[in-house]
Amino acid sequence: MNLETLFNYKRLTDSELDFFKENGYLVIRAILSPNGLAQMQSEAMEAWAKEKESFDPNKSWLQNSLLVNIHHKSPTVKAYYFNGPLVDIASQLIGPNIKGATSQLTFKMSGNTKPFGWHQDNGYGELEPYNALTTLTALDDTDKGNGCLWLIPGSHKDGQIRVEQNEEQKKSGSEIIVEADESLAIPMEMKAGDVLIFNCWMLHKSDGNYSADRDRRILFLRYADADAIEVYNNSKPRLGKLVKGKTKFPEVEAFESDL
Ligand SMILES: O=C(O)CCC(=O)C(=O)O
Repeated sequence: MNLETLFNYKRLTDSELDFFKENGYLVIRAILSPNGLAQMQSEAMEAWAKEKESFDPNKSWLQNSLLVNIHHKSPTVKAYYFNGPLVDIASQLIGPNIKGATSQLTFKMSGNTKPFGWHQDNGYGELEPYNALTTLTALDDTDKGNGCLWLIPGSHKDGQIRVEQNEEQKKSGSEIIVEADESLAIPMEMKAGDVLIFNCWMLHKSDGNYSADRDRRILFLRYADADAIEVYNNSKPRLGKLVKGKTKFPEVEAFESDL
């Protein structure tokens, strides 16, 4: 696989780094080449079609909209996750030692009208240090009409927001919705092949996809410091492939994630 023909490698400029620090997010246009986009769409759709059914309003977000560990099912996603341009970008934003923390498709097909309320990604599965990154690579053009992401620039500066959940809510994996000032929110409209990157404390949400025929498919990849631990899990290290640098945890060093 010739990765240079699939992905556009780049280094963040000083002004992009400053923008990220201040606003907590960044959009990079056309990180996938047309060829990389087509290949990823095709492999991701094949995996999706094997496991998923059409939208059912009585089912959960996980059932309707997520396909986890997509890098186990798509060689192009695996190459992008572990050896693509996001690895060096993550290292510019986090530091020299990086591991993959999560990979999934978040597909909101046309007619999937379930919204996802305001939250921080570090509200689900809190990682420490607090510099983990979410990257959302658009596999379709996305705008307000088909359920694009919304975020509140600068909201990462408020830090970790703790939401009380009772045992039953925790067990059922119910949504962790936080309060947000909607008037500060901006829509993240993207073209297929663009990537949105944000800090783990960024407040974001999305509305349902009410379009007649425009699917909204996104590849969700999270990166963390190679020594990041799971606060909610007795501070055990998050297991994920070491993609750059080193780690103090032998279990992370040894962790392999094969197709
Ligand atoms: O894909 C979406 O619409 C929302 C996804 C999201 O915010 C998340 O998974 O954290």
